[in-house]
Amino acid sequence: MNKIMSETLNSIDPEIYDLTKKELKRQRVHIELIASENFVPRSLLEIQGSILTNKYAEGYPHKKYYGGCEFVEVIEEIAVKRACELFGSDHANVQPHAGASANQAVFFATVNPGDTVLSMKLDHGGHLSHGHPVNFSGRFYNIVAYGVSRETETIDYDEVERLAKESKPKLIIAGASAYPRFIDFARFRSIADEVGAVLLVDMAHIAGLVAGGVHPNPTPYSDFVSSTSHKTLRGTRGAFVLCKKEYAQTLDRTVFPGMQGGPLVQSIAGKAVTFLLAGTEEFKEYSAQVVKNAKVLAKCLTERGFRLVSGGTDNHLILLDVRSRNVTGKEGEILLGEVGITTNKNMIPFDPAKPMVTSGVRLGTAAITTRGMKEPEMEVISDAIERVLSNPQNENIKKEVKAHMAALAEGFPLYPELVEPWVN
Ligand code: DSN
Repeated sequence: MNKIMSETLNSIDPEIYDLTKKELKRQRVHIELIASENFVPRSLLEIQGSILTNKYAEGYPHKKYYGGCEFVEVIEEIAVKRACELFGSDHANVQPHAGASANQAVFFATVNPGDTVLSMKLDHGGHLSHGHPVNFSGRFYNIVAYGVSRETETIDYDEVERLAKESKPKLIIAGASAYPRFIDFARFRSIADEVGAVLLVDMAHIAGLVAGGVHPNPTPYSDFVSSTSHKTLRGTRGAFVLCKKEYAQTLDRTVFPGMQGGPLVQSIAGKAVTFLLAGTEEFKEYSAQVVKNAKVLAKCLTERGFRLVSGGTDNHLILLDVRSRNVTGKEGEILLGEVGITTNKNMIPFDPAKPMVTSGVRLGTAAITTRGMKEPEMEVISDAIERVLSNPQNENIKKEVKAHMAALAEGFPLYPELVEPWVN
């Protein structure tokens, strides 16, 4: 074999190697509060970096378009079976590469261009792929959007029902990327039934909480459930779709050959292991702690004078209105980033600021819970957030908080056994 096949990344491409090493260091010393991020277990780093990346496996188990699929098709069957068992679904497709393509698959399986779809507004907590005008979903379909009530900042189900009766959507989407409260899946089911619509629940954010039994499971109420595998579910990066039996064939045909070619076999294997891990007692404890941590962080921030969208949280996510500190969401993200707390700016409902500015910062507790942090650390983190956002110009405070956050992170080592940014 020639040299290229056996040389290390470090000697082949020092530039990319160096940046990946820096990213490992960043992950180790920062307090990760991005609500959609997490840290995968070592076993998932192993599978993701495995030789499975070499294999083409277009098609489905026992109907593959390539030879040599005798092992990878069993991996896919196991992933499908585990997904169905974990969430109580009739069928699963584990091939979608990402959450947006999982949603796209459900659109293609259920509606035609021009059909009406009822979904949640992005700036009230929805997702780009649920119908935003710049996304395929908003460009090709007639989107009718619901939001949250101005008073409670929670979904106004009567409004959803009114809009559904008025617009007669073929597809209704529930699920969000910045909504801190439980969603009433039973109510969505009854609204969908009333108007004869198909119901898709996008559970990407909450999938780990659902698997861990600390969040209502949308599967019994939905025709389709889409999800990513890497948020609270703590798996390798990717996505999957669950559906009722009657949609199984259509969904599979839509994903392949409708939208995708070769699936990422290493990612499918990663999902199989992810589903296995998510069924363990240890995962149940983790998911319960994610919610406990979010509730404590919410309480501590409220006590420090912050306004939280909807007044609190039922899940892993908090939407912080930062206007009380006279900073924008954009400034908040930058200020917190400067002290080693990673977050993202986010629109709050009825936000007067532009999407690239915003009045909110979105926080999530999945990643810090994976590192082992508990209630006392939430108090410490809320203090840090308060000090930095209340003193945006004070460089001494920033320096102090940065050192404090790095020390906190060090107390909860991330991948301590890894020398390189992968398993070796
Ligand atoms: N998955 C989204 C998030 O919540 O961060 C981005 O698409």
